[in-house]
Amino acid sequence: MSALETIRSDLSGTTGTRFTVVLGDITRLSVDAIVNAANSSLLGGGGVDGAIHRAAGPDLVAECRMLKGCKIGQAKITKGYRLPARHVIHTVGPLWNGGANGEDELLAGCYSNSLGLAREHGLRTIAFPAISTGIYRFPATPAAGIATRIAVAESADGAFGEIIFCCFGDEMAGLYDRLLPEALAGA
Ligand code: AR6
Repeated sequence: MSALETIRSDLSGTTGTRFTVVLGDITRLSVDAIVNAANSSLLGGGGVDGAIHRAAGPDLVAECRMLKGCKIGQAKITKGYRLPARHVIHTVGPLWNGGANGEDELLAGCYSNSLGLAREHGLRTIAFPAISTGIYRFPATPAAGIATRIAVAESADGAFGEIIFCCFGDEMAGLYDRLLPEALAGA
């Protein structure tokens, strides 16, 4: 991690998983996998997706093309290419449409399926952006609540060494700083 990425919270779960809130750019993190907030084509876009593809280089989209897309709430894995992260787990968040269209369950699926894939591949350090909270307009507070609760629940088997919530702004980092201890207390 460079000086540009600041660690905000650093807490441990009951099974020894470290949970950290980091303020900065996810493309700079040296972890086993970063998670991409992609769209169902998996062929790139704006926001964090655009940043990840730019930093990884053109081999990433070439591998993504072979995956034939991804459904909302599901996840697929590729190599990290020029990124410091070894892998990218691509997941597709729901577009916020009022909240009564299964958005919570679909977002929860993004976190549980991404971590399920990481577990299957033996990946122990995973960094997430705040999926769906940008272009897809999912409200930040419930989104961060889902992210932290699912990550804590999925780490109960001790499969993960560290789960990072990488926040792009101070406000989002503050939200995770507040919600992460609550999720750990509820575990
Ligand atoms: N590092 C960490 N977080 C980031 C970065 C970064 N480099 N850049 C943005 N964020 P968004 P979505 C934060 O819009 O809402 C794409 O076009 C950002 O501040 O990237 O899931 C896809 O192709 C926000 O908190 O993703 C889809 O079409 C969070 O990442 C669509 O956007 C997610 O914002 C997906 O929309």
